[in-house]
Amino acid sequence: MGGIDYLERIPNNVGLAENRRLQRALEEWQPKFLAWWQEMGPEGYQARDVYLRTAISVDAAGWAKFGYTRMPEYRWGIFLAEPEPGRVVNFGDHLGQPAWQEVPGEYRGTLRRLIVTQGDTEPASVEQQRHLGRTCPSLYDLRNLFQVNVEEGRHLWAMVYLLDAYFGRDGREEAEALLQRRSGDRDKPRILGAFNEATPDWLSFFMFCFFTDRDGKYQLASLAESGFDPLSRTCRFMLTEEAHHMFVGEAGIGRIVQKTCELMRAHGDDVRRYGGIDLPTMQKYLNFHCSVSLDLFGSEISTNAANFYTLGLKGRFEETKKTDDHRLKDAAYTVVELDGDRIVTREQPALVSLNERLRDDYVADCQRGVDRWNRVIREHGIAFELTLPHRAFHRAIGGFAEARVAPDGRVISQAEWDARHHEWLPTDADQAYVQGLMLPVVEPGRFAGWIAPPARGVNGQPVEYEYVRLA
Ligand code: BYC
Ligand code: FE
Ligand code: FE
Repeated sequence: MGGIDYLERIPNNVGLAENRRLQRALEEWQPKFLAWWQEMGPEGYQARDVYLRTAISVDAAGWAKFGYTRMPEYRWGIFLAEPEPGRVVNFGDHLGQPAWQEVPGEYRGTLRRLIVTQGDTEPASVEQQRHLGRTCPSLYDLRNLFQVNVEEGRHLWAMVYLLDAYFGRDGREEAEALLQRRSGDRDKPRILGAFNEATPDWLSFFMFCFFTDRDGKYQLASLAESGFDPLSRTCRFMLTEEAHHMFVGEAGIGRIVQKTCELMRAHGDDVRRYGGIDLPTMQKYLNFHCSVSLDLFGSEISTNAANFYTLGLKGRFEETKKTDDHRLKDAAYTVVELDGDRIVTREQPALVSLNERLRDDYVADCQRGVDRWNRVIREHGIAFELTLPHRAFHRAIGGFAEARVAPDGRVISQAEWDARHHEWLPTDADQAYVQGLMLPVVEPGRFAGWIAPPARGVNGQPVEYEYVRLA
């Protein structure tokens, strides 16, 4: 990449121009990132102009600049939210002490592991979504996909910045490894389960943005509470972009629901005959994506989580808005647990229950989105309700991993699971049907037959705007 003005290419508010050591580390990493983007980033359209939002500063005027860009030329920048003067550690054993501007030596390994786990998800999602461009339902959706992809790329930059700036040689090695693992690879998989699943179609993509990016929101919000100030400020800025990803998911599913309801009103329940995605199939996809995303919160009872909190590294969602002692040594929390063939609630020490508490916040947020989809269904006079599966359904991590549980929360036998799981999770035939619908629509203003157009376009542009220029 000789000849490019490197400092100009990386908009930042971290004083990059004054930090030679960091510059050198990033200069070495950047060509490797671009090589990864070419190999594992969106397939096709790399030479096309895409109407993208780029952050060039963190203030209201600069964080959302819209214009045509080719993806490999996207200016992946490094931004931290503005510092809060006098910020302190807001929880755990160091409560009230000044927030750390450098990594406390004894927490180095733990903090690095948290940052690497966060960072690993970002390129993983780009890899998972790389074939979707081929089957886009519209140029509007294609542009949204690419917007999400370049921003996940930027989130990787955000974590690599922390590794390079604060973790020396180990950090540089981790930054390389982030480009070497591959989603779904048997030998070098991504770290967390959901990020090794395939995203083969747009129904899966929208569900992923709704459920899995929302895990991102809750994890980032917890890390934004960190006593390690650079991590906090990095995550606070990432959250502004994350909101768009969840919008893409919720609105995408909402538009499919809308289209399906219109087809049902016109033709009755058999919407597959008319090229729609029936509500029971949507429910199965919802069950899948919700359950794998619930796994991302870790075990219900976790000493890791207790340590992250006690050390001041990872807080609760909206930690500073809570009015308790922010130490939780004597507090309890109600946790849902498996007890033989029953699911019960039990009081547990609050510190080891922090994963479950965050999962509770997440489930409540998911439910609000599902309620909005159900309102669309009701407005069409259709008697069907989408529901979140019980949190014990189809889990691979934590206390329910060994159990077989129906979506309604009944603990069932292996025999009943074998007989009925096809009612609850997408079958091969469901997936073949959905994937069969995925034929590209690339004429400005036109939409595939299984999804309604959006209510409005991007950044005040009309829906029929040429969001991706094909020539
Ligand atoms: N898959 O005590 P436990 C996002 C491991 S999404 C595989 O239960 P802990 C995004 C765990 O690592 C946000 N392994 O859990 C979204 C541990 O391994 P070690 C991502 C899992 O540690 C869309 C062991 O099991 N950010 O940004 O309390 C698109 C026992 O762990 C899983 C973060 O996750 C799993 N699902 O909590 C793009 C934040 N779950 O250490 C981006 C950083 C657990 O014994 N990560 N394990 O080898 C964390 O805070 C924690 O690592 C976790 C796990 C919450 C993930
Ligand atoms: Fe992200
Ligand atoms: Fe995201």
